[in-house]
Amino acid sequence: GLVRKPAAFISSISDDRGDELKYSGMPISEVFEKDLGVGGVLGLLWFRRQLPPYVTKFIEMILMVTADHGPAVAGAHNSIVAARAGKDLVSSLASGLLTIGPRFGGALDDAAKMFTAASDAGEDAEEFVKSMRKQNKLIMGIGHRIKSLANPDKRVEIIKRYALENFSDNTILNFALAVEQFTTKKKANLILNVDGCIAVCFVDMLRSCGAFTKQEADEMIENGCLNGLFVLGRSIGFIGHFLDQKRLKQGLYRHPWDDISYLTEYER
Ligand code: Q5B
Repeated sequence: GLVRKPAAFISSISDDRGDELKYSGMPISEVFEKDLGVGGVLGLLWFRRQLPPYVTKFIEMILMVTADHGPAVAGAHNSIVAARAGKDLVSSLASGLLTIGPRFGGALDDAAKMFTAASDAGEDAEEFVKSMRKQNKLIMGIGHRIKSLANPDKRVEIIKRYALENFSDNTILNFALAVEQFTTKKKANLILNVDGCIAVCFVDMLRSCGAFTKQEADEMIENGCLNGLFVLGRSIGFIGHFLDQKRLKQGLYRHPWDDISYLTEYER
């Protein structure tokens, strides 16, 4: 009889074998007929389902607010330096992406986990802040270098307002906002930042939109989809910075000596 060779790997999100490319079983022509947009495509390829329009709009809003935050942030700086060293687009993009981590842009997954675990456990916001301080741990999604109570982050306002107006449940966002009340008492820049706000609103959305079970929602957070949103959004900006430097014909960057503290004396 016919002997089947075992498959070398399994894939469940897209299929290019037939007449038409399919995303999670949906032909690409239908993706356009239904006008699913980038948010809808992300829903099919990341979450393997068609998401309601208010959710795909939210995903697109996240990509829009994370697209760039100026040339001074760690990742854009790296992309610019790489572009000016003559590197190609992919290398300059990768150089920027490699700075995304717990301090810059990569705090979403851990923010979602920390706030969700504490809220699910019924912890009081003040107790949560005290217990994190006692453990000498930073609260992911809290704090910003330049944004503060006196200089609020418009991106956070936009995401927060959309979540409050469109999601049927805001439990984790409300818990994070209660935490912010205590952290900002210590320092005015210890606000719920853009990473943290997107993270907690996304958990509320996953749990309340009806498209996922709680277990599926938890698994998606565990798998790192939230940092993926920042990486995807900010790639738009990093590529923009690469193209900008090329357009402006900027030469090799060298950091000025007078902006470096040289601690080169050895102890005698
Ligand atoms: N303290 C963001 O730090 C930053 C605390 C805290 C409790 C906290 C810091 C932090 C968690 C990670 C996070 C995402 C490094 C940030 C982003 C995207 C971006 C970026 C852009 C864009 C800022 C001073 C005092 C110390 C600390 C205490 C600080 N953070 N306590 N929980 N989370 N946050 N990252 O200002 O007693 O004096 O020793 O790691 O969420 O990346 O635009 O730039 O779009 O590109 O340098 O928006 O908050 O403050 O580290 O000197 O701390 O505050 O323990 O206390 P700073 P530090 P003490 S959004």
